[in-house]
Amino acid sequence: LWEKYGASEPVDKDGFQKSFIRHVTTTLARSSLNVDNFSAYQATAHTVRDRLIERWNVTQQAHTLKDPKRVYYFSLEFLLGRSLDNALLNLDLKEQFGEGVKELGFRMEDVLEQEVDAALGNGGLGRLAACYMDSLATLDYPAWGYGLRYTYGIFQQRLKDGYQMEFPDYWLNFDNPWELQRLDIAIEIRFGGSVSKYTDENGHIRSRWEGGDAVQAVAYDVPIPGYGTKNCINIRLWSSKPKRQFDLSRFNEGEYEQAVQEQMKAENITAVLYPNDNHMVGKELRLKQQYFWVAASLSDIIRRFKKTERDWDQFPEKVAIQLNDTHPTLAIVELQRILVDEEGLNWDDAWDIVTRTFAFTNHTVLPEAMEKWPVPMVEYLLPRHMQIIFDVNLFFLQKVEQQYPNDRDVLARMSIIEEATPQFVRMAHLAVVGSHRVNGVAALHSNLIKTTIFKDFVKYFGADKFENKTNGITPRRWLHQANPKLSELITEALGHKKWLKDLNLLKNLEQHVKNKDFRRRWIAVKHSNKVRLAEYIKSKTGIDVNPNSLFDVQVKRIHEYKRQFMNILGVIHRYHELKSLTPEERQNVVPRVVIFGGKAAPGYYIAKLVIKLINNVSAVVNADESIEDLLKVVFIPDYNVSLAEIIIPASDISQHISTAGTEASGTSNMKFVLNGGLILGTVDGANIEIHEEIGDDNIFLYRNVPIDPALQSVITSIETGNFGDARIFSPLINTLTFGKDYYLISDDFGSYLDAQKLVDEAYKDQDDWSKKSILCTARMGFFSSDRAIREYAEQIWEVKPVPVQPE
Ligand code: DL6
Repeated sequence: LWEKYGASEPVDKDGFQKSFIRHVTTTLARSSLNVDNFSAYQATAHTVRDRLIERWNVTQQAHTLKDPKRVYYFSLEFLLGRSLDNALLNLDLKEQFGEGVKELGFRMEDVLEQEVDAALGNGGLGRLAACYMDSLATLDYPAWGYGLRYTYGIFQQRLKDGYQMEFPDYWLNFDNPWELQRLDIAIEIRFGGSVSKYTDENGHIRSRWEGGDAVQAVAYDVPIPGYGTKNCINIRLWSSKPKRQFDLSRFNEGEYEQAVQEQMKAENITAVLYPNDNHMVGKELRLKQQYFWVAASLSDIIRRFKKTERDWDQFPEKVAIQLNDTHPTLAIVELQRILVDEEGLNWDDAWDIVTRTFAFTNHTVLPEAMEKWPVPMVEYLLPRHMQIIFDVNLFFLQKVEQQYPNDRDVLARMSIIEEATPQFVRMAHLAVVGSHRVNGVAALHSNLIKTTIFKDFVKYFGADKFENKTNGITPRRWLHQANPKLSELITEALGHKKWLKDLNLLKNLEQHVKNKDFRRRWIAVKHSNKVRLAEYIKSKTGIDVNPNSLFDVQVKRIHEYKRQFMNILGVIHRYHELKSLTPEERQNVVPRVVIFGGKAAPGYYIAKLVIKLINNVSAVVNADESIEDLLKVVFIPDYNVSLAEIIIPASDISQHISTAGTEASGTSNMKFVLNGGLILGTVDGANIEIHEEIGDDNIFLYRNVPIDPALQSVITSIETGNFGDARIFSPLINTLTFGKDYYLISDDFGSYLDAQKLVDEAYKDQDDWSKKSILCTARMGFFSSDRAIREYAEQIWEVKPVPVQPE
């Protein structure tokens, strides 16, 4: 019967239309007279979802039957963006379904536009997790992601008088076809309570965690389809719900509201994503989120493992868990607790299993981003876990002491507990001690962590435990989907689509550099992407920009270390220079559109002032008719994944100008270059490896030189009130003076301007620029997330592909 009636979902136009109409009438309960673009999106999405579910089932079944070692990627953030276009492309259904939609009276572009982004992340770390899921699925790895289903994603940004305003992102308002609610999977999670001791039947003293409040974790599954494979993996997101039963005694006493209220608080746990990027916020609710998430995920993994009836010592042979930054570090403690307290293993055997299971990725060296939790807070929420952390630390420091007798300083430096008032738990130390591997995310960053924050640990554990896994991006979303015209041109030139699964094949584009017609077509694609962005800018900001100008882009979270401030100071400098030119000199100027985008954390005052300054400069410059089209400044509000897909393909140059040593990797730098955009950057993060791959001629890197007098005149200009009320910007200007210029803007400004001059000169020779652009794309093979994921799989997780069904 399964075979006879089993789902066989449509793959052609007719099948699509049949399914579309069925979903309109049954799922949406609408008639043919009442289908707008949004309903058309829903019906299309549900049709694709049916196919995904089918693949999802087949994949999970195959994994259950084959029982391979699986990898679980624990990430508090998954910045997925939109799913429909991605699924259509990965399943190779876009053409057939596109025609089907058209015949039904809709345009696929309009249908795709209806989808709201799934924005469950802040920036690089969350988007990296999404790229890695795409690669894990594409490469047939038996993998799952685990995260939280926030009711509110990253806030929506709007501008008022040039200031950032935040609005809630209630992304689940209109149904989410990309998730499957698993009401059958509900796990009870406990907070608070107390620990008691007892003697077990073997005379061993053991601990028991009792009492406290419990909430439920309910699972929502998000299918992630691979490209060119039937494999469809899963991201399981947990949502917090009240326990099914509430305080009956209170209810019976007539205290209905109180009885319900406590339970309602449960829903707060997964209500909102913390909007901080590279910055720790020590809120109790955040700690609750972290424990809720890792406890539910581990319980789920253990349930799956137990079904196979294997011994515990085989757990690390079947389970690899990757900790995406320190956010999931409590999983180390939770697994130790389960093994010792609930499964009755002895401490050392349990700890051996724990350390062979976990591996840890560090994503930052910024001190303000390092997670540390006050001991009293952990003790209150998770009393048994705090005891375990103290014990882990004690046993660890005892061993350290054996290696370095009488060295108090080294013990203090390496301790998991920071001795302050109150004491703090250093999550990065716990993650290093509890994992078998630690990696950074670009070569420079991985070296930096070995010589700075983890220096003592490298000496103690040996260098082999610490490695580098340079980040990568998925070419499916970041070229094929975001830049369909370039993807088509590349496929035509190479004569195949295999490059989408083996990005190194782009190398063969190099031979087309000498073909004039190919260069012309390459530039034409870039131009049409710029026209598309110009239209978007006009519609959202009202600003007219000329697509024949050089498009200079900096889009990323607004942060002092990323130095958008330096960029806008450079813009002011350019403006002053333009104003001083004679009409003849102006003839020689390359017109520029400087484009900014990015959110500032709501409590990050200086970052929000940077946004205000950009908008004030934009208002002055764009209104100054005397400089015509030679300079335009645009801040595009509400930067997100979908917007990145429009902006990145349209850039000529993009800026990645963090203070050296502060940006762990950066991933948008890779996206821009893959789309034939050149980059202007500092010697930092993955810029260094991009430079190694694409060569000196195709990148504008600059290094520090002493302070520049041009900076002073720019500052004076702001202070004189040329860009609005000068008083509001004085806290920002102060960051450059009084010894507070932590991010070295004054040191780097001169060489930054020199690099900008080189950009202008290079852009004048359009034909040569097109060669650089093609070479950029051709040499980006290394930065595919497929390469990164293979490295993790082979060198850290030791998992192998499990093809569901050969194509
Ligand atoms: O590894 C992904 C991404 C890097 O590309 C960025 O350079 C880095 O800033 C970012 N790190 C974080 C750390 N935040 N926390 N917690 O987001 O990771």
